[in-house]
Amino acid sequence: MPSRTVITFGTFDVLHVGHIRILKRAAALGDRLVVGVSADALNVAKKGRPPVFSESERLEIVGSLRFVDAVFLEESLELKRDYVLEHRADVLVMGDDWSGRFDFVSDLCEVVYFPRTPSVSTTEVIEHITTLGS
Ligand code: C2G
Repeated sequence: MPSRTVITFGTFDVLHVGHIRILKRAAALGDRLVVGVSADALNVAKKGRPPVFSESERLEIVGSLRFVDAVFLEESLELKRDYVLEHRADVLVMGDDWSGRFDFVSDLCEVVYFPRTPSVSTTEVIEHITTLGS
């Protein structure tokens, strides 16, 4: 049987259990999990602030997980089709906060949205830590 490659994307800043769960679920859909980690510049453009951890740190952290086979830098939200082709992905996985947003690659690969893990986000972790310091 040919191996099945799964691709997913994200910032994965201040890694938390919501990130771990979606990466594990994504990995379980195939034989190989490739993760596009969003560039610092993309975050500044998208969210108006840089991530807490730099892109090289986030690449190293996500790439160290045992269920992640390869990581690369996601430099643009518009390049999904190129990334899917480049990494020969059979399945693209995202959390359902992105529901429907990646359907435009469904002629190239299967597109799956998993429910987000409730009650945890990088923003909430940062806010929590901030209140501890005040
Ligand atoms: N996620 C989740 N549950 C949470 C938080 C995040 O399942 N409680 C999922 C998101 O749905 C996403 C992945 O974890 O699939 C990464 O989330 P973020 O780091 O917030 O990534 P984001 O900034 O949404 O970047 O091209 C897409 C972007 O790079 C996605």
